[in-house]
Amino acid sequence: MSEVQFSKEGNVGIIFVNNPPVNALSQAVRAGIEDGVKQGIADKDVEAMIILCGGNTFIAGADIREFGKPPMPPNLPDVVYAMEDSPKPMIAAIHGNALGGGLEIALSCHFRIAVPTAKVGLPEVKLGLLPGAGGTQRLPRIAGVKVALDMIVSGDPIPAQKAKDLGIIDEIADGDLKAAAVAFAKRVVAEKRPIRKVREMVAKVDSPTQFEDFAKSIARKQRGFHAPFKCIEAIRAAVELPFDEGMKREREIFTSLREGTQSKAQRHVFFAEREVVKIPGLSDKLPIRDIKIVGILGAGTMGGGIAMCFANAGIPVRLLDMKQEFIDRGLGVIQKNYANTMARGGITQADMDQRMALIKPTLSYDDLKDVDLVIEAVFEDMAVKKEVFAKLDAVCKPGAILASNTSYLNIDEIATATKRPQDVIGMHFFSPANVMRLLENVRGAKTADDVKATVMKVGKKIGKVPVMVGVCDGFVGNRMLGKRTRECGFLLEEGALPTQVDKVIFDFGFPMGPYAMSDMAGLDVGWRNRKAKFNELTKREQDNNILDKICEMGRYGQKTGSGFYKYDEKRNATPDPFIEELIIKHSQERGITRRVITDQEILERALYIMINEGAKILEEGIAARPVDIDAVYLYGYGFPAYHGGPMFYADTVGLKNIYEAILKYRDIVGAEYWTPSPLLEKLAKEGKGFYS
Ligand code: 3H9
Repeated sequence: MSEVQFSKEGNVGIIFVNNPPVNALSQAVRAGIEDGVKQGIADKDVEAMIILCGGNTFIAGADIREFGKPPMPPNLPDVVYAMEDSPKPMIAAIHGNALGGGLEIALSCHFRIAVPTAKVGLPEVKLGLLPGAGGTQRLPRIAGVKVALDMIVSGDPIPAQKAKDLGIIDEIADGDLKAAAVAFAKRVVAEKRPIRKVREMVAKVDSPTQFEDFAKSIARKQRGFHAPFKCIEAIRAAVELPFDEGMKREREIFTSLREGTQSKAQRHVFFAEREVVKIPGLSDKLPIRDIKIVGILGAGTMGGGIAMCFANAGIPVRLLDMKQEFIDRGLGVIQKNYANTMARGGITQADMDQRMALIKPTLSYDDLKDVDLVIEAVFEDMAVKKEVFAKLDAVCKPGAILASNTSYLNIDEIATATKRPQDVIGMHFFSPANVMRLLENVRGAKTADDVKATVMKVGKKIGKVPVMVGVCDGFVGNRMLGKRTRECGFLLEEGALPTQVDKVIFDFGFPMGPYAMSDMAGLDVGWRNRKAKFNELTKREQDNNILDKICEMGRYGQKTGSGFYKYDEKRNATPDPFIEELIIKHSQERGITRRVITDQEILERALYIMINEGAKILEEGIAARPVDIDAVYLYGYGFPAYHGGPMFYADTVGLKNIYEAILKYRDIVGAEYWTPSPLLEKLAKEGKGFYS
């Protein structure tokens, strides 16, 4: 069956698009729609046409997989021109999502009707693009400049009723969409309603500085991204240029963004999010375990955040802690978090009440006997974890999944505390757990396949990006980060200062540099880990004791008012000359002659050391694919989406260049720290990348 079919119901032509899963505008769909319009125009019995889609949704946009391939005619702007120029009324019948090119198709129709649950939006900005088939020219004309700026620059869709209030949709359909759309078309014909072309409307600014003001308002949030600012430029063209010229301007910007590295990276991110959920070698059809009730151990910051994730998805939670006061404090924090979300308009009082009611506190392990999944978020200590797992093994029903939220401990060893290692797995949430999207699921050697599949599905259900990784110290994320932390420590000794290192990492696009981040997380956390592993460290690592010196003074970061930086009562950071002197003195004591370190060297050493570790992680099979590592960094560590994740970024730099830099740093820092991973070396020598 072809993707687009033309049929008739009385005097109404129906262009029916059926291109699962999301009716994306592939070449065949574009050509089919164009043919359908021609057919309807040529058919003397047809007096109006509707465009309707099969499956779950209206057209969700251009086929993103076609970007990067040679363009194939007809192009979308030509198709939408053909629709708008039809002498017979065109009506878009929308269900599901009309997104991107889908909404552009709808806006080129003369009328739009939608079911109440439909959503419309122009999400191209999230792919590092702008709407390239008239969206930036038509939306400000039909809905005003402010709405266009908000919708196009955020990329967020709006519900049908709101779209109707804004004039984007003409009618909300009651009952069957096809019947309602055909009836609407017949009414348009019967009433001889004039054809209404959006292109003929006028877009006006609300104030002379509207575009500049808007650009300023998003500067912080959209730092580093090109597309949002290009969207503003294109919308401005809708106000300042005649329609056809505005279309040309939009097309030019669209093409240059599409070919740029940022959009390639952001398209990679789009597919990465969907790809990582699929575990290589495991069938999609593998039956999974039913998760109806979840137990959570530990009502602290982590456990409370995890409880919120499940309650938000409507899944009942039993929240267990040792003492009533811990429970009371934990529930208080959860309540406060929900109240904050409510104050910002994110949820209603009813939502909050419902979610709080789903979280049942308990002091007794007995209350966990009927849970389907239990996640422990107790103290990071192997002995404590084993004790907890032995108790869970005794109380939980057969088939319950026993998960640990550990961020570095060995899942296989934890599993030995139970008689059911096949049911044991890691579910590593990131703090704050109710906000951060990454869920690093850690498979043990004996974890059953259906347990792996279940935690991936559950992760998706609670809105996370679940990534499956294997057991090693720190798993994927913290293992790679550990290398960056060590390298930055060396850089401080050799001549850099925390402010310079932080600025380089911030300017690359991370939300903050390593020292600002450590101060925020609490320096005592890293210090404790360092002390625990001190005997495993190299001599240079042991001697690099700047962190020890800072912590010994009781400077634990933001919470104590000072760490690598000084903080005022609002937690604003300022560089601390005392710490800078401490670092300089440290270099002297260690006999290291400080030198000027360039920003480029900092960037390379901070990132390439992680990329090299990422390659080792792939070799060892800890991560199955480079995309898994990218997702960990994008969703757990704030890696800028416009660089696509560390492994994608490595390909944009070129593995040959990275390999050569690694050899250079091997000479400066030592082979102990800088030896290229055999995989990276092999790919570099073959002229390949991680993805090519
Ligand atoms: C555009 O329109 C440019 C124009 O302005 C100008 C052109 C000149 N293409 O998300 P799901 C796949 S740019 C190709 O899991 P859901 C997706 O990879 C486009 N494939 O489903 C997945 O594949 P798989 C602007 C696409 O129900 C499968 O479909 N539009 C596309 O959770 C199911 O997806 C957008 O950015 C696509 N456009 O959510 C909308 N979309 O099964 C992007 C999806 O192999 N799409 N796939 O993993 C979405 O936001 C969501 O997919 C949607 C459905 C909300 C529609």
